[in-house]
Amino acid sequence: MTVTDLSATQAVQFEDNRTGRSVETIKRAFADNLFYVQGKIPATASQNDYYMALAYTVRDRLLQRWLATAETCMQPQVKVVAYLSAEFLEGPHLGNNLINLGIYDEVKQAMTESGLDLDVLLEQEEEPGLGNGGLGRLVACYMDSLATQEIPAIGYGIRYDFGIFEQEICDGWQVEITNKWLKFGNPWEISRPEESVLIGFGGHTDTFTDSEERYHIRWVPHKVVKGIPYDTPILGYRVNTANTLRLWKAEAPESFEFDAFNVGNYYDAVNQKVVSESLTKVLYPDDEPIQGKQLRLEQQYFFVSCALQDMIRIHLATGKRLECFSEKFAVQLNGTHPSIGIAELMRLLVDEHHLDWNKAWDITQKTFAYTSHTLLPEALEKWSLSLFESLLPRHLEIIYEINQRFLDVLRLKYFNDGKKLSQLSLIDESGEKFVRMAHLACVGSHTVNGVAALQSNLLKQTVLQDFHELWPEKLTHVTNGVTPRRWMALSNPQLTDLISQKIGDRWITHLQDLKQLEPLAEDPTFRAAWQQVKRLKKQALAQRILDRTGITVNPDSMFDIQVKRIRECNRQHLNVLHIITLYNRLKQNSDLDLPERTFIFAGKAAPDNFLAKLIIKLITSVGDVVNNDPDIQDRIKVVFLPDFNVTNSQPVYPAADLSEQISTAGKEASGTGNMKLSLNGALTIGTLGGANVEIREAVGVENFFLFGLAVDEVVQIEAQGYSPREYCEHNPDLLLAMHRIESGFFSHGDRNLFRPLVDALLCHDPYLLCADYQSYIECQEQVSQAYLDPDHWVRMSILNTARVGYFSSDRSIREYAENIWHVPSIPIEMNYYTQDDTALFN
Ligand code: 26Y
Repeated sequence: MTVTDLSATQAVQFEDNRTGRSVETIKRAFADNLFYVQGKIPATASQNDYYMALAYTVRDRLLQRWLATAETCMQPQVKVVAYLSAEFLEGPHLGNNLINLGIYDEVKQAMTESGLDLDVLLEQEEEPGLGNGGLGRLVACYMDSLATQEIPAIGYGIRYDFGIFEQEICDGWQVEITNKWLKFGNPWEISRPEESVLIGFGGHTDTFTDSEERYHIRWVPHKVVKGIPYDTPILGYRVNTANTLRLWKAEAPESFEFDAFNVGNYYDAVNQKVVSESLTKVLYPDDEPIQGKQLRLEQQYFFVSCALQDMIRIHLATGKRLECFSEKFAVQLNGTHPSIGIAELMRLLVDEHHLDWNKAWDITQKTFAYTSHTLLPEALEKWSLSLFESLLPRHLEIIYEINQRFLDVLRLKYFNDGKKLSQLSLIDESGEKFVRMAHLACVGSHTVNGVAALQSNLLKQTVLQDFHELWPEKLTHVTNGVTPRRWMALSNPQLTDLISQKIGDRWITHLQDLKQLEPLAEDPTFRAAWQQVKRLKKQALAQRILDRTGITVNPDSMFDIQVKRIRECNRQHLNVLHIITLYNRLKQNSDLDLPERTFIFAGKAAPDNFLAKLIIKLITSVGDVVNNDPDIQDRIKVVFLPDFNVTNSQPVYPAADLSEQISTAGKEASGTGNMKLSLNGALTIGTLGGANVEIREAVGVENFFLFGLAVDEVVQIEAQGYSPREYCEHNPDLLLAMHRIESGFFSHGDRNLFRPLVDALLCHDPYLLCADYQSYIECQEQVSQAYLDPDHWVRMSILNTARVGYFSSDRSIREYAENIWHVPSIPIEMNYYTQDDTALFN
């Protein structure tokens, strides 16, 4: 029987193994899953078996919501957001699902009563690290907020067999280890082979005339790959919405090798299977020159075509015509990676579904919106025409056609301004010819957005200047946000409780409510409690640091934290120059009145970015000297925490006193770590770049340590011709710090080891470390002074948390939904099915 609108008492009666939320039922269900799904009894079960059994127990509790949400998405009048992203950096699901379901405490108790420790089980989960950093993590926060805001959504991406590499530190160097996250199976996903689609590559195009004398173009691919969807539920916080993350895996289509493609023999056919599956084997690390990486373009096309075919299937299944496709789906392009989708939707509509070009173009433009996450011109993706032509010949024709029509319009506006036309063209013809993916995304989308206020303005003045001039209303901005569920409720339950005791718990979904904490900054009891939580989180991190690096750090020292990808533009080496300067000063004068500081770094370097890897070696080498110098007496400690990923980051943010956001102004698009740190009560030392600008305004300039050149000053210095050596020669502290590195002081006398870094700084210094050094050092002196007054510091810490409510991904998602997607929230109605429910089959 189907039970709707259950009252609480009835619900208990119906509580069954799959849905019940009481401790007793959870225990029973857990034991049941251990036996029947995992095939183990306690005598033979490992912690991982227990984790799997628990994960299935929790997944069972998502299914009612998940299927109800999927059913809602299939209704004709319901508009759905489709988020297309080559990366989803989800992080572990178990803890988050417990929080969002609201059964954390029950499950903890059930595990304790079963003789297990929930924390140990949580640690068993291999995180799906299917992203590099900011861009992939942002969309993971957005998936959480979409569900929490009850907005129907599907995330479409790639199910890589190997996610981002795992990092080990050996002899101070980064070593990459492959991440085989699926090795024990993935309890969160359900594969749907019945919804597979076929994807073509290569070949040529043909023309033909149909029975009604209409002319058509047909793509005859050389190779066909099958895409199989794997679905993971993404549950919102305390709501019924559980959206789907649909990731595609490539396989060979069984029947194709012999029939259509005539490969000839069995072993060739098997080989083709291996080749096909390699398509979704591995996530590319960013930072690497992607041009020429055919496999990457194949990956992009593969998942985007899978996604669009899937959307068209869903849309047609609702009984609607393709003409109103854009009323069914709002498609968001996360960066340029999925922008081939614009040409692919045109191909599907025109070639496969025989819509006329103009109609198809109208639909396409009404469907897509594009987010730009960068300011660096080198990050603008482009693909050589020859590669494009060999891999996607039909798409190249379509792009030419789009471009021709676009240039025709431009000619009306700019007449014969050839320069303007060539700057805007989808094809870069300045040397070897390329397709400009960002231009394709701009032309084919109704809205283009940047990810922070400053970056969006800079986009208008730099990389997208011509587009802005052409379509001033198209370019807009949505400041990034992070989810308070993972980045507070889950990773900082102690602060969550403290806050909720004072202002209730509505803030978890209405982060601006944190404003109510402001007056409490003046309450000494509250300040003491706040400090106590921070101390607790620092102690926990200190323990992890000891476990993972063997370094003992003092939880009463200032935790000065820089965690993000290791890259020259993020200037971890500026931070190191400060450490060396402090070290030099303490060596000269041990009476200096400075607070104890622990410098904590974490982050991965792209495997072939030599300088980034050398920065890691520099950090660890400086640490070796400083940490072990008896003169320093532990007053500064330097730690490199290996393998920064979502799991390992969760204990880091809550333990920070100081957040280092020190990229050169204008190089960081937004940053999101800056938001997580502030939210957890860290004070920021930062440049006027990315979202720092907005964070500083929000928390108050007096609660933010600002230093460094502003964007216009950076531009000016670059234009003037910059001489880092001059800065260095006029600054004795900087000179001494450089000399220490150069002289082999941190490298056992080896003067060559860090030479490439020193040379890069003295000769080019593209990120202006030397120009910003003095300002950074002086600002750090203010930080030290401020920390010596704990009462004042904790006030500022509380005010940071109280005032960063704006940076919730819930707010970002509401802005996207209202201003860009025009997709309303829909509360999900639930039909409860119970285990003995036979009505399902009637
Ligand atoms: C095309 C290829 C070279 C490429 C690969 C990866 C280009 C860009 C990327 C990744 C970009 C990225 O992660 N950007 C970050 O996005 C975050 C979310 O918007 C921002 O907070 C962060 O500042 C930005 O660096």
